[in-house]
Amino acid sequence: MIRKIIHIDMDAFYASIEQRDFPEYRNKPVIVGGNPNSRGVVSTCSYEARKYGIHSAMSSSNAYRLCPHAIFLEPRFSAYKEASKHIRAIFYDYTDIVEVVSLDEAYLDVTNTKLCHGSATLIAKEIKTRIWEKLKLSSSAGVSYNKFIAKIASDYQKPNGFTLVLPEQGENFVKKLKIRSFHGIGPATEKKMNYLNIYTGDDLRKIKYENLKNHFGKFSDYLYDVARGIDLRLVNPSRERKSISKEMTFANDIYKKEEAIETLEKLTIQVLEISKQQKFIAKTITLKLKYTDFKSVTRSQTKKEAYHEAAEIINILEVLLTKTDFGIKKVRLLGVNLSKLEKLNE
Ligand code: TTP
Ligand code: MG
Repeated sequence: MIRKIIHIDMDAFYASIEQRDFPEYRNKPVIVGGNPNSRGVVSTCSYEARKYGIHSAMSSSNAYRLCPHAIFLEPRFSAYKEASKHIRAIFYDYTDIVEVVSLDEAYLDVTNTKLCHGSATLIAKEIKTRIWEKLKLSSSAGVSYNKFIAKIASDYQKPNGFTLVLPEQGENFVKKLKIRSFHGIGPATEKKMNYLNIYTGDDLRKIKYENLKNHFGKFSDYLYDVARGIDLRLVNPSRERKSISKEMTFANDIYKKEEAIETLEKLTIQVLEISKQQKFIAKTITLKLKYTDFKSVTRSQTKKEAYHEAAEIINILEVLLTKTDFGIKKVRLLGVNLSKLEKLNE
């Protein structure tokens, strides 16, 4: 089966957040990291600073020599973590199979996502737009059939990039790549490869497996595969899904039982659809209600065996509804939440 993998990486992440929060730094060379008078290094820099040859991990004093008028800033990790949290929440709207690599980078497996007509391209573009709208930060996305190519693709047209590599284009795409852009090939390996006259993906692909094995040991299996556009590594989810929920806010506050039940039926079908798609069954059902005065309440029921019938869930929600002030107070929102999830064995 052909997989659909998205790799998202934020552009000049720390520096972009500084430029967003302090408009006076926009369109200027900004360097986040150690003080130029210290022995510190550059964490990252804005694209304006990159024009001077400044890059991550370079000593700050060297960066200062390259661009004395650059703005040097101490990192503000809490701001970066906060942004990262919101970005992640957007990812989880599309799939549970999210591998968070760092604050600014993640892989998503959207093979089974039905949203955006199941198009990984549309999903990636929508994610980029939502990150921009929510956080005013730009990101780059790579879409492909494996992690190796998706990662390189996200870097291909940075900043604000989008690159799609279809399965039939994979081999050719890798052929043309410089060896140093391969994930996992650091400066030491690059040097060794250059010594063997390997500069591009195509060069690497021409080396016989036995030969690779002699020079690169264990690493050669990976190299042999990726040089052919093959990478079977799975996107390894960084967390388990804890709950599935859907809610509805009414245009006009409701008070009739029939209206509430009708809505709860719709919401139940929606949460069950997600749980079925992602092969979960739930042990806890929670009803959420928001009254006209914006006060929220929840009522839950947990069972030993897991729930899976819509009718059963709706019955429980009906009982839970009687344990609220529904009927006495008008309601502006209803929600259904499934939790204590268990993976269904196939
Ligand atoms: P990167 O994604 O490597 O870099 P970036 O987001 O700043 O720029 P771009 O992706 O557009 O090339 O790293 C993400 C953040 O991690 C970066 O903003 C700062 C931090 N970082 C360090 O602190 N030290 C480092 O050596 C690197 C590479 C990154
Ligand atoms: Mg980045």
